[in-house]
Amino acid sequence: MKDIVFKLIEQEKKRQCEGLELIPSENYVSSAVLQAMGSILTNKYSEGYPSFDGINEWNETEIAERVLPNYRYYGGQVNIDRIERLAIDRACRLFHADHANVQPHSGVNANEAVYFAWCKPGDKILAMSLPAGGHLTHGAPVTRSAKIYNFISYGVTPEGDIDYDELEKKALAEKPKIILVGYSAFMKIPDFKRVAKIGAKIPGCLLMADMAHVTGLIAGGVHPNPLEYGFHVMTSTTHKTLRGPRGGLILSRGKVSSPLKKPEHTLENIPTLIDRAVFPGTQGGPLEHVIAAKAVAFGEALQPEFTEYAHSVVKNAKVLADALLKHDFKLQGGGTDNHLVLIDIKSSFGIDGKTYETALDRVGLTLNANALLSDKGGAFRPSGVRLGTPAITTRGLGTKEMVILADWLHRVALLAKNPGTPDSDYDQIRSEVRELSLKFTKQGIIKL
Ligand code: DSN
Repeated sequence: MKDIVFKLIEQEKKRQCEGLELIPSENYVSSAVLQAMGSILTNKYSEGYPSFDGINEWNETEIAERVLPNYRYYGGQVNIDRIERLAIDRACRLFHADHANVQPHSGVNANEAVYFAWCKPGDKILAMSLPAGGHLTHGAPVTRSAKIYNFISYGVTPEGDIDYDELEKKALAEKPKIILVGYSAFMKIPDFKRVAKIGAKIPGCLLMADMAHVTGLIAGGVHPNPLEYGFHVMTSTTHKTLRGPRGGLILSRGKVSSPLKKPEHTLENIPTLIDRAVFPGTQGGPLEHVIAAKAVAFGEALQPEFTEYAHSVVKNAKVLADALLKHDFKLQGGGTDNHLVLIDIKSSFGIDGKTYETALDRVGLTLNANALLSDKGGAFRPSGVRLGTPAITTRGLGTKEMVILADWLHRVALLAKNPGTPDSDYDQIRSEVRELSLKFTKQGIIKL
């Protein structure tokens, strides 16, 4: 008898097909990515690393055919080494990095490994605060990182940009070991050059960018790459705009050498310090089925179609933001320069983010409630919602559909204002959403 889990997977597939995913950190992967992830590679243990000989030099056929020496603790690695090397090489090409560690299980693991590679307990890390749009791992007191390291935070200006003056003042006064630029709810393009100049004034300061949200935009050339503006390290997840499997990634600039020997603690050696911090520092066996899927996704992102995709993501987000403004939605930062839009739903329509999220769930539009700057509603009743265009752009929706979407978002906001709204009013919008969603199902990506 088939496990009941598969029935639930089918139900979830139906939900994904019949509605639209507006959560800016989600996407739909290709069938090739799914296939690699669901492969027999899950059977293999591969603690350690493949050889890094010929990094950025060998072509893919050479990598796929050579028997590579390795730094592993288990036998039977001939194919695994080649697959992981392909992932590493493709990631380096995609992001112009000297080195890539493709083993982090998640973005949190990637960030923690970098902190562990460069800092001692108690060292200072300067990062964007959570209420300003930073991520939990950037110093939120409830996290393990915040209990180990001493986080100092900078915020954003009323216009929604990084407060660079505050960042500079705090950096020069506190002399942190890491300056971190990264976020989960920020709609501007960071001035990496300006931050790199500040970092260069502090001896031994590592410049780190957590680009989890925008890596796909960087890969597609519509967002600057921090590694090209003096940053030493860039961390990411692989499943957001990058459209790969759920997982983490660390890219770095510097000298690549054997992870077996502990290198001197210098910025030049950061690639090796990171490798040692991932394994054995903070993780055990890598998930080689996920690493294979990362390799496939990086290969897809190297294709010209991915550049088109990244441009469409940003174009759709801008059109959506403009259409929302026309419906009197108030947007944090006034609009967007990337894939992400943050609505102040409380001051737009007098409802909180959770109420609006729940109302939108009823019509098949999925987004998440999100705290705004100085939000009084806390994490469970925040005043905002966050949405974005990566997943719907993968589905094939374009600017015409963004205008329709803004109209639905407006109609649902008006219904949600009135707790006595009959179900039938939501049903009408739900059937419109369903009808349009089913027009945008592509073989392999999402199909009932
Ligand atoms: N949870 C992710 C997001 O939704 O932005 C950040 O890791």
